[in-house]
This record gives sequence, C-alpha cells and structure tokens, in this order.
Amino acid sequence: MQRTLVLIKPDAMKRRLAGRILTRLEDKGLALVGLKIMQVTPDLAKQHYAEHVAKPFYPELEEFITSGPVVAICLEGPEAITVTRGMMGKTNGRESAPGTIRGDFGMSRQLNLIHGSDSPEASDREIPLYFSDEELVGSTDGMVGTFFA
Ligand code: YYY
Ligand code: MG
Repeated sequence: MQRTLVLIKPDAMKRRLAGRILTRLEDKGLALVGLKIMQVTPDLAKQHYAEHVAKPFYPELEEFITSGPVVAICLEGPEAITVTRGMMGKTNGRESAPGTIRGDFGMSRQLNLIHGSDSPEASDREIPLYFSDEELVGSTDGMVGTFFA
C-alpha cells in the first residue's frame, strides 16, 4: 500500500475543476486519507519545489502556485504514486495524452492543473509538508483490498 500527495492547483480551482479531478481519482479506486483546502505560501512553495528553486522557471512557478487556493489531497492505494502520475499525464498539457487529466483539461506547461508525488521518496517528503499525522486517517488497507484483491 502506498500514499501520494496530490495538489489541485490554482488554475483548476479558478476553473471550478476540483470536483471533477477528485472524482476521476476516486473513480479509479484511490482512497482519500487526507483532504483540505489551503493557500500555499512562498515559503511552502520553496519547500515543495526544492528541486526546482534554482531553475529559471521557478519565480513564475512560485507566483502561480501561490496565486490562489489549492486542494491538498493524500491518496492511498496499491502503487498509488505511479497510478496517479499515469492519470495526470505529462507535465505539458499539449503533450499529455487524451484520457489523462492534463491531456483532457489543459494546453499549458505551467498551468497544468494537478501535482502528484513522483516517487516514494517524494511522497515521504511532501505529505508532511501539507498534513500532520492527526489530519490523516488510518490505513484503508482492508477497504482497498476488497476493491483490488
Ligand atoms: O512533476 P511535474 O509537475 O509533472 O513536473 P516537474 O518537472 O516536477 O515541474 C514542476 C512544475 O513546474 C510543473 O508542473 C510545471 C512547472 N514547470 C514549468 O513551469 N516550466 C518548466 N520548464 C518545467 C516545469
Ligand atoms: Mg514533479
């Protein structure tokens, strides 16, 4: 069983797509173990995107991710990280396959609707940036097992 950190980004919020994006992830069988609406601060953005802070596109990325509220989500399921990344599609909406979230809803590389952890190391680092232990429910192992046994 694996957990992943998902953000529904400010562009998706402005476009009122949060429910539809969350529905796709739930329809797939991923279980909600944490959920909140919040504002990302510049400090949190720098922690979240630590690997990108020194890159030329970072200032614009920070401006975007702090431009409005996000929905932070912790999802659980077997291979939740890879499954979620597959459902997101490629970084650039123009290159993202139809059927993926980015492929179906966007044309932009920066305004690409959703974040998902890209590895177990990333999810271990990212989930505590957004959720305290008390804000996450216990494992849904038994429940998800009935879906995927
Ligand atoms: O994991 P993913 O979101 O698909 O892409 P990353 O390579 O981690 O980049 C994080 C974020 O930065 C991406 O969602 C859009 C933005 N970005 C950008 O604005 N310009 C780039 N050249 C690369 C990434
Ligand atoms: Mg990434």
